[in-house]
Amino acid sequence: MSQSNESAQGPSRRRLLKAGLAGTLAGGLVTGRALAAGDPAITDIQDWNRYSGPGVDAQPYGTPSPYEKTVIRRNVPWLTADPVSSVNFTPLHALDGIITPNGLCFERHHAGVAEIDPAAHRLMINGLVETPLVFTMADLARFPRTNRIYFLECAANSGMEWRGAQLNGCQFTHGMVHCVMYTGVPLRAVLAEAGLKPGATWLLAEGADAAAMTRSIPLEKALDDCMIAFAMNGEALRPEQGYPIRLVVPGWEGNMWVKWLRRLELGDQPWQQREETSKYTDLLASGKARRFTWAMEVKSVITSPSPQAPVRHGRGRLVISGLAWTGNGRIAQVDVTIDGGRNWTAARIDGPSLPHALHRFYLEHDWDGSALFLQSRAIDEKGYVQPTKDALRAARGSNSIYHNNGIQTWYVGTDGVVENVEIS
Ligand SMILES: Nc1nc2c(c(=O)[nH]1)N[C@H]1C(S)=C(S)[C@@H](COP(=O)(O)O)O[C@H]1N2
Ligand SMILES: [Mo]
Repeated sequence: MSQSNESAQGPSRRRLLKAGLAGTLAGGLVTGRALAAGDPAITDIQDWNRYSGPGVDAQPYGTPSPYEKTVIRRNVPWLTADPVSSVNFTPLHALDGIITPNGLCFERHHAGVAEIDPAAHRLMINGLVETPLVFTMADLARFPRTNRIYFLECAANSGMEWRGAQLNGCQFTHGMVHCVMYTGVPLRAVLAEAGLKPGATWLLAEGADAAAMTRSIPLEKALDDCMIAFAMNGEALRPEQGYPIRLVVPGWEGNMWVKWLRRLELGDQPWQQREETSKYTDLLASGKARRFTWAMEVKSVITSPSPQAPVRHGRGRLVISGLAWTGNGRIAQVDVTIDGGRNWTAARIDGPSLPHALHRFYLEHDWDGSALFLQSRAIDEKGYVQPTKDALRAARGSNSIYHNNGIQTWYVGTDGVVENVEIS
């Protein structure tokens, strides 16, 4: 890895780190400081040490510490006409690991959140089936259950960034993604109960929201790994995420994951006029459109440092961290550059590496305090390499909105302030 300004300050420790300790934490030497006289955090008795705190009846459903009150979903009011048919964004810059807490999962609705009484909700299966069926939520819970961790990414994630750097924070550039553990039943088991008629090749999934949003899904995918989920991260789905049931379509664009699922119709072709498919195509420079681009392609972003998570501690050990994901299986490798792509270093993927799930990566870097052009580049197990934004625009022109999986650049100034930029 190249480092400019190497000789300015403290070169001996950096050499030591490079020689033997690079990539591993060197304990207190790196980030601790010598015991200082007069530090009130040590010498003073704090209130929380003096008085008993709230009892076990204070919060029947727990919430985060008040000191974490800025870790919230945010929307961009000018992006859409009203918040009912809109989107908010996961605060990726403030999270770690691979699981998104339920209350922080981004929301995308076409007609707001349906507030459904599960006792009055049904799932109907009709069309090219032997026996049309209706299930209550209790019926569904009697199928064999399965638990799977998957990311969901809206095809419009990073859509505002096609033409150039726009929004100052990974929450806004990349926050239309979340990753939770779903509990539910395999879609194939529920379809088998109804019995598929010969000729059934497509499935229409319909939601019970005021938009009655529908999507066509090829039967092959439906029978492969789709789920009807009723829980996320161990508790019932949140209303925002489709309570009481939603479709899970692993690795494929979020629009297909129909929430508040109420009907599955089997047919022999996609239902193009009635559904959203046409909105999620990619318009090419030639005027032609890419369609049926369902799997979300290999992508990554550095979540810290990033514009909303600047470097506050000055030079020295800097933990660079981010997320990588692919709709084509697992992530095999993530490379990080600090010099805008001249030199790349393999980051450390830590935590579970699961197909169609977020992967967490870290690179422990010894920052010399000079300006950085930070980027991450993911490679998936099929060998797909995350493209540069220039390469994407060369292939698809600049009229596209959806499916932007280009490499993101953050500029880290000498003051630690981080900005969304593009370099070529
Ligand atoms: N019924 C219904 N399902 C829906 C939508 C909707 O508006 N209505 N939005 C879709 C879109 S475009 C996306 S990206 C995902 C978002 O899922 P989330 O709100 O759980 O993040 O849900 C999909 N499923
Ligand atoms: Mo979406």
